[in-house]
Amino acid sequence: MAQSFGLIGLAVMGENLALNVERNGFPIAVYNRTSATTEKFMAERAQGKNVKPTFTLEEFVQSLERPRKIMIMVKAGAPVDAVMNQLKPLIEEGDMIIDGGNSLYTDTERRVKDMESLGFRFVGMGVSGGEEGALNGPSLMPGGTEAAYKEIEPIVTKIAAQVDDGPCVTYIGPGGSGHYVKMVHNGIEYGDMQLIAEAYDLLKNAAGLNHEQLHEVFSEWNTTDELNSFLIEITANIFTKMDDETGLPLVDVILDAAGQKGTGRWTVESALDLGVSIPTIIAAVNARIISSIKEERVAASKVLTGPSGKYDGDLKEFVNMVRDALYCSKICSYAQGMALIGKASKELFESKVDLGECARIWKGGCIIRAGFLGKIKHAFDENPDLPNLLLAPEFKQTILDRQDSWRQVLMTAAKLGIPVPAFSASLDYFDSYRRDRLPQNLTQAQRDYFGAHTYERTDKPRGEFAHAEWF
Ligand code: NBP
Repeated sequence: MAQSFGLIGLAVMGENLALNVERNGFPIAVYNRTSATTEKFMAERAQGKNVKPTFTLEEFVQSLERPRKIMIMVKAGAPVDAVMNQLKPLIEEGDMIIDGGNSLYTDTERRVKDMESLGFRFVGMGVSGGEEGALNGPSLMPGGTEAAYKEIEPIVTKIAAQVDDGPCVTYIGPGGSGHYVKMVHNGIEYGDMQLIAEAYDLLKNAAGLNHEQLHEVFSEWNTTDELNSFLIEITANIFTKMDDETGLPLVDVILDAAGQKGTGRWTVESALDLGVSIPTIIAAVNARIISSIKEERVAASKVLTGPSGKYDGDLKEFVNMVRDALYCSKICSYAQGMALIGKASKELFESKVDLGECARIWKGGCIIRAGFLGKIKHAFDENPDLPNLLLAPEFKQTILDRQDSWRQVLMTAAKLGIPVPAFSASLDYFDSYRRDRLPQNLTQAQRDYFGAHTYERTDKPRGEFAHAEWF
């Protein structure tokens, strides 16, 4: 009997997704370029399961019921094209390929067009949640040929994480929109992680909390409506892990140099292309970049002095102020990410991307899962044309109520010489967004002065350009 789903690529993600599909009642065929990997999978984790191993792509394709649903879970980039080119002569009209890797959305755009022109169908599906999510329920962001999504809907709605308001999957929109939303999700993830790192730095180095106290504070924050989330939860747990070799908290012996892979940088590049301001996410990418020049920083630390010392006020009050600063900054970060998806939807994806649905499908399965996403969904459900999350009643009042704490925390950080690039970028975003007049009148005057670039006037309609004789 033919298998109902096929999966190519049995590395970490592919193996776990295959087991998830099978567990949910869909007989699956698998293929991996290196046969030994398939044999090992069959001998171990897939033993006794309704998984059909195949060792040539011909055998793989022939084992699937029509229209064929083939998921590719190989390294993003050239390997995806290589596998697709091998499949094209073997598959038939109406068959569909689903790319579940972290592909660049422009590659997905190209692949959708190419496959549709050949009579096939193509879905670019962002998958978030790592190894554990892939096995037990990821957040899935599929975009591309809509008719293909309808065919895979019964499967993806079962394998996705399940939350109070449904499975964490929805049809995102045409072309590369699924991978685009996954890319911005990763950018937001960068922002969340950096904001948490800055809160940790302040609590450890300004407030002087030890690892047990840090565990308590983050555990307590994880019980709050605002901050309850997977990333806060794992942060609390991290402080309890001791290093076997030194007996010290493991986090203290981990080198402070973080890498940044494609998706964070791609988010920044796309935001610059579309002209959307995402300073918190840029700060997060930048923070990883500067962290990576460890040896240079160590050398600089010997010659570039600055303030130091500890916070000398009430510690409990300070911890609460950091919590408020973290929450306000996080709201700004999500406001930026959602504004970016909103603009991309309009300019690239026929206005088809539903921002409330994006927030809903991130509520489970993925790294940024958090209670707070329910509020974002609600805000966009109430007003799908909301220009910015900061204007939503759910968030506006929170920021207005807590901005004093936020500003105090930033002043303390500056006074003690603790870098808080994402906290600062968020506050700058808030202050820039809420100001009716920014100093770019001067910028425009300079541009007109040195390059006759012209300017608009406050007392004339937008789009009417003037030029002054400055000399
Ligand atoms: P990897 O990204 O490490 O890719 C390894 C797989 O790609 C193996 O099955 C390998 O086959 C196959 N492959 C390569 Br490399 N080149 C190939 C080619 N030219 N032809 C055929 N197969 C080829 O696997 P992963 O970590 O499971 O991730 C898969 C995708 O999911 C990636 O795009 C990744 O970015 C994305 N993703 C990963 C995570 C995560 O937590 N790891 C989370 C979310 C998304 P071989 O065995 O023959 O070498």
